[in-house]
Amino acid sequence: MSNTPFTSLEFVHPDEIRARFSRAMSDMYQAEVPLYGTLLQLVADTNKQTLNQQPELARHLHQTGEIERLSMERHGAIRVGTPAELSMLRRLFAVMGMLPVGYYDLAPAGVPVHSTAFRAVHEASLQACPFRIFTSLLRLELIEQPVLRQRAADILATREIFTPRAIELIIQFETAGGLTSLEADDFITQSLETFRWHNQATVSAEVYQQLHDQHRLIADVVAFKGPHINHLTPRTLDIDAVQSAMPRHNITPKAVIEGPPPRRCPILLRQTSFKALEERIAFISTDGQIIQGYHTARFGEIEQRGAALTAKGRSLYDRLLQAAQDQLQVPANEKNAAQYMTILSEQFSQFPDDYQTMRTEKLAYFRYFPTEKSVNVPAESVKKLTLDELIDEGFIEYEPLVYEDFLPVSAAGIFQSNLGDKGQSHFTGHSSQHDFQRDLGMAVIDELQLYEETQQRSLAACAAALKLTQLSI
Ligand code: OOG
Ligand code: NI
Repeated sequence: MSNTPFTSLEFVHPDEIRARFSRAMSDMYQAEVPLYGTLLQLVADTNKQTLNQQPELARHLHQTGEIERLSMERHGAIRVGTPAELSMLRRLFAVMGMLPVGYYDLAPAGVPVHSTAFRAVHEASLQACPFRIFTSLLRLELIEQPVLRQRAADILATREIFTPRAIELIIQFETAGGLTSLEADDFITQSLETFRWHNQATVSAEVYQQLHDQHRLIADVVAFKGPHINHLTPRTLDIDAVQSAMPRHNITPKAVIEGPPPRRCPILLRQTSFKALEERIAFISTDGQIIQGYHTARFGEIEQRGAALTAKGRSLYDRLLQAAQDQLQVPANEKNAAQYMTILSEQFSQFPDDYQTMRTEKLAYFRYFPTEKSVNVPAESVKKLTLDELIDEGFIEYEPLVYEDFLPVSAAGIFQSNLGDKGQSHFTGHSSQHDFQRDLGMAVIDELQLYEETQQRSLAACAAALKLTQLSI
């Protein structure tokens, strides 16, 4: 019945389902972790202040429409244990128009997972709701002890992280091609169950301890009923301001902000988090006794997003970041944080800090806009002009494309800050995008390709406005 054209008109757009889901998830997490609510307020206040103090920044954010999505939730993170869980999650997120973008291997940084980000892929959808979920799959093969590895696999094999109704609605979406508004609300209620916190472990305190001793992350994935959302991250316009204001609000931030240093023209992503909370957990012993214990997993994070870099810009970024880390010699921590930031800024003085140079050197992606001056201009008078000339003569303006993805080194730093010293181990397993994609059930989308397409579409829109057949970089 749902295949008739009439009912298909009643389907809710996946962007709308995602927006509703994102709000519901945020409400749930605020109720679960009140400190996250405090962080949200702090970020909102700081954003307001920054916009008042920097009218030029406000103008740019209006130009790109960024201002409208600024206060929406930006991202969350979950960790799953099996290929079956990962591939069902892929189908669940598809209902909300979220596709797997990018592959992140965190094993070299001592975290036994590999990951992708489920997110919207078209700029119009990102504008409607930029909500994304960083999703990690535990790599059980990296657990060295065969007995423990098998035990973890056995525990995971018995759990079901989706409600039967959620699965029904996913299948309904796949077969009918959409969900009605009522079904969408039901889907949101049902799928939230997967990400809810459970203060009862599914294993005994002893098994929890064994898993924990191997790696805290393994306990976090294996010992619970499902992949609880472990943080949500609002977007700030001034991460340094929020970082330094956190302690005044009784929030303890991690020692250093991950990613590039502060710049006039922000690039990629800067992130910081507050330490995970110690939460009471009930363990059930083999004789049915309830034993109280603790687990630390959930935290809050903030992010500041800048320009998406091209492959060339990205390799310059990676090189400078590595150089800063080599120069510091030890991992950045509370004691050397100031020194690290100085080194980082010095290294990044090699990365041009104005959009014009970043554009001409093809370090970043941009979005192009026809200006007022292009309205009704005769095609004849602009036909021979190159893109650069059209920009110079004021027919076209450009703004950097916002980076919508994640950074593996930063992600590892966020993981580590919540894993304590135990997290510093290294895993030698080979990077395995191939295995990840097999488990996921599809290839991950190349994020650079997406930025390229958005840039191209904006050029095509400029060409159309100027009645030119095409415009190229
Ligand atoms: C994910 C950590 C990575 C980010 O923003 O880079 C992350 C996790 O702890 O599960 O969220
Ligand atoms: Ni995060």
